[in-house]
Amino acid sequence: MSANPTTGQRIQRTVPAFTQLLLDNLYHTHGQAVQSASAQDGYMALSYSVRDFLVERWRKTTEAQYRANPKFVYYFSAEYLPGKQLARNMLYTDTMNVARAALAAHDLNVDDFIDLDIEPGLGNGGLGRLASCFLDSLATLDIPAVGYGIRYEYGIFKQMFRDGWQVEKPDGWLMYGNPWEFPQSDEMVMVGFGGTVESSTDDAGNACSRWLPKYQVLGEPCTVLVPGYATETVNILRLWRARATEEFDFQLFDIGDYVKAVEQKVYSENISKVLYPNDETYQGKRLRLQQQYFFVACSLHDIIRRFHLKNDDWDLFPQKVVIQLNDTHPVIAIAELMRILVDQYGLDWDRAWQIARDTFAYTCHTLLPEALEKWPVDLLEHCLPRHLQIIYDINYRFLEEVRSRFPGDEQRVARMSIIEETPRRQIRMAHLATVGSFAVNGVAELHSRLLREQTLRDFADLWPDHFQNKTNGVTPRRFVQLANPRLATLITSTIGADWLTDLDQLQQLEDYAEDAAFLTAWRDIKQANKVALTEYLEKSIQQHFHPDSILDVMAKRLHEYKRQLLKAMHIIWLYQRIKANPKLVVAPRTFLFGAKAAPGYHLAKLIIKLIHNIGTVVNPDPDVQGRLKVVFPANYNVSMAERFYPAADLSEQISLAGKEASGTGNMKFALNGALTIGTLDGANVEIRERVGAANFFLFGLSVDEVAALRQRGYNPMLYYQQNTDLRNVIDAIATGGFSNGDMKLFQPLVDALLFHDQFMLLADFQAYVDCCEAAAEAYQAPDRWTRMSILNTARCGFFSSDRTIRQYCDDIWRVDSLRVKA
Ligand code: F58
Repeated sequence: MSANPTTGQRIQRTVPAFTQLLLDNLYHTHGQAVQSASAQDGYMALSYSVRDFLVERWRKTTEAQYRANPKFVYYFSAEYLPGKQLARNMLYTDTMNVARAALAAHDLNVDDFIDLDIEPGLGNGGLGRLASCFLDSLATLDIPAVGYGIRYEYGIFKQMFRDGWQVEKPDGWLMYGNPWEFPQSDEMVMVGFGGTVESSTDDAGNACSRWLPKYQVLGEPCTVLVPGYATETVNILRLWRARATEEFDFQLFDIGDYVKAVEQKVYSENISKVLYPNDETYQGKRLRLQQQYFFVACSLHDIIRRFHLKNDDWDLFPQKVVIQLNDTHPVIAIAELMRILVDQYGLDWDRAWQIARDTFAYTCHTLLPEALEKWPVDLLEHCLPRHLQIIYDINYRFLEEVRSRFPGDEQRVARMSIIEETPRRQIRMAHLATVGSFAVNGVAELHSRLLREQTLRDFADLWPDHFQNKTNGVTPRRFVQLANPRLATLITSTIGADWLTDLDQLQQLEDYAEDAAFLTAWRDIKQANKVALTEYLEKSIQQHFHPDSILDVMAKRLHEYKRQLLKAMHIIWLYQRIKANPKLVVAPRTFLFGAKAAPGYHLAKLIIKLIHNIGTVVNPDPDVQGRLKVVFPANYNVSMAERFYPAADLSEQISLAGKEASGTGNMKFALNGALTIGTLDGANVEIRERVGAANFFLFGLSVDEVAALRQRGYNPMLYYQQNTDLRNVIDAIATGGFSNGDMKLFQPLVDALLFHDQFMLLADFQAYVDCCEAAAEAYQAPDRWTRMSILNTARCGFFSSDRTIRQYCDDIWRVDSLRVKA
C-alpha cells in the first residue's frame, strides 16, 4: 500500500462534510443503516466521527515523535479517571458546533448523545483523577508522553442506596462497546508468573540467573487517544488487558481437560477483570500484586521496544526515558527493569542499577502509614521469585551504603530496610520506590514537608536532594470550560480565552471584583448553575433543594480522616437548635454529599447510613420548614462532580490537619467560585495563601497542635463532658434519634468517637460549628460573598495542572516539548 488515506476531504469542519462523515461511520464503521439506527447507534457514529479528527492528529504526532527521537515521559498509574470523553473530544477538536448543526438538521440533539457517553471508572478517587489531569496537561504542553495502566473490565463499583445503606453493583462499562479505544493485538506482550529461578555461571565465570515462570499471560494494549487543547499533539494512554495465551490452553486441551483449560483462561483473564476498591488499609491480595506486575511488565516491554526503534546504547536509556511512578502501585517496575537489564540483556549489576535509578521518579500520595503498600515476602516468592531475589540484592547494597554513612546505627538500618522483619516479613514498597528513584515528591507543600520530616525522614537525611514538592493541579478545560460553560463564557468575554492554557490570566478578574454589572453576572451564573443542579437531582433522584439556600457540598471518597462525620454532626447541631427554637432565624442551607465507601470499610458505610438517616429525619420535619436539607445522590463520580462544582457555594475540606496529602476537589471548587471551609491541611494551606485569609473560612487544629495534643494525651471524653452542644449531638446519635430509637445501630460510630477519635472530631467540633456559622453569616451579604467568590477564582490560577506538569518537566523529568505541525 502506498500513502495513508487522504483525510483531507473526509475530515472537514463543515456541516455537509460532517454529516457525510456521520453517515459513513454509521454505515461502514458501525454497520447500521440510518432507517434502523437507535440512539446508541447514533452515539457510536458521532463518537467515531469525532475520533476521526483525533486520529489524524495522532498519526502526525507519532510521526513527529518518531522523527525527533525525543525524551519521553512514561506515566505509570494503576488508576485513571478520565471522565466522559465525547464532549471533551468535541471541545478539543473544535467539532461541537458543526456536530450540533449536523444533528439538528435531522432533529437530533447532540446533548442526548453526550449523555450516552460512559465514564470509565478506572480509579478510586483523587489519585486516578490526577493521573488523567496530568495526561491532559502533558498533551496540551506538547510533551512526548505515554500513560500506562490497566484496562479493568469492571471499574469502580456502581453505588446504590437501599434504605440508606450503600449497595455495590458491578460496573460493566464496556457492555455496549467503547468507541474510544484501539485494541492493538499486534503489540501483545507475554508476562510470566510464578515458577523458579535457574542459576548458572557464564563463560567468564559470572553468576547468572534465569527466571522460569510457571505460566504466562498475554497483555493486549488498548490505546486511548489523549488530545492536547489548542495544539496538534495527541498523546496516548495504553491500558493493558490480560488475555490467556493460546499455548497454555492447547496443552490442557491436548490432555483432554477441556474444563480445566477454560478455567485457566478465566484465571489468566481475571488479572484485568476488576479494579480493587480500596480503603487505604493495606491488604496483601495476590490478585492485586499480579495486576501491578502485569501492567508494569507489559509497559516496560513496550518502552524498551520503543527505545530500540531508534537507540541501541543502554546508557542513553535515561536520556530518552523517564518513568513516573504514581504512588507505590507500580513500584515493582524497579525490580523488573533490573531483571530485564541484568538477566535478559546481560548488563552488569552496577551499570543496570545506575540506569534504573536514573530512570524512575516516585510520587507519594499519602501520609497514612497504613496506606503505604507492603507485600509479604512469601507472596512475592511465590508469584515473582526472581524479583524477590533482586529486591534482596538491592536492599543488601543499599543497607551497606546506610551503614557506611551511619556506622553502628543498626536501628536506622532496620528502619530503612526495604524488608520489614516484624511482625511479618514484608517488602516496603515505598522504601523500594525511594531507593530506586532519582526523585521523590509529595503533592502539596505541607505533605512534602511531612514526608521529609516524618514518613521518609531517614531517607531525606541520606539524600536530601532527592526530595521535592509538586503541588497538585487540575485541568481547567474539563473542570471549568466543560463543567461550567456559563462561567467560562463570562470569563472569556471579560478577559479573552487565553486563560484556558494560561490559568494565571484569571488574575485579571480581580479588576472586576468591584464592578456591579460583573458581580450581578457572576451571581446570576451561580444561581443558574444551582437551578440546573436542582433540576438534575429532581429528575434523577426526585430530590429537590431550594436554589436560594446556601449550597454546602462535601464530595470525596468516604474516609474517616476526611471527616464526613464531622459534617454530619454539624447538621445535627443545627437541627437541634431549630428544634429547641423553631422561630430561630437560620440561613437556609442544603447539604449535598457525594461519596463512595470501600465495600469492606464498615465504619465508612455506617457514616453513609447516618447521613441518610439524618436526611430522613430533618428534611420532612415541619419545624425545619425547608431551611435544612440533606441530599446524597448515589454513585458519585467525575460526571457528577462536574455538576457539583459549578453550583457549590461552600466547599467542605475538613480533614484533620496532616492527613490529606493534597486534595484536588478543593481546587476545582475554588476555581468555580465556591468558598472553602477548611483546615490547614494538604493544598488547603496553599489555596488560603493565594486567595487570602479573608476569603477562606479556616478552622481547626494545625498539624503542630494535633501533634502537641496527642503528645499530651488526647481524651475525646473530656470534650464530650465539657461541651453541652457536642454532648447533645452525640447523645442524639447514641440514643436512636436518627435510627428510630435503635440504640445499637450507630454505636460503633459513637464508641469510635468517645473512646478513640483517631481524627479528633471532638477536638475540632466547636471551632467547626462556629466557622460554619460565620460562613452562613457571610452569605447574608451577597455583594461581599460574590466578591469573595470572584477572588477565589481569580487567585487560583496556580492550581492548573499545566503549572504542575511544567514543574515536573523542569525539575524532575528534564524533558522538552515537541510541537507537532498542523
Ligand atoms: C489521593 N489519594 C490523596 N488514593 O488522598 C489526595 O489527598 C490527593 O490529592 C490525591 O491522591 C492526588 O495526589 C488517592 O486518591 C487512592 O485512591 C488510593 C488508591 C489505591 C488504594 C488506596 C486509595
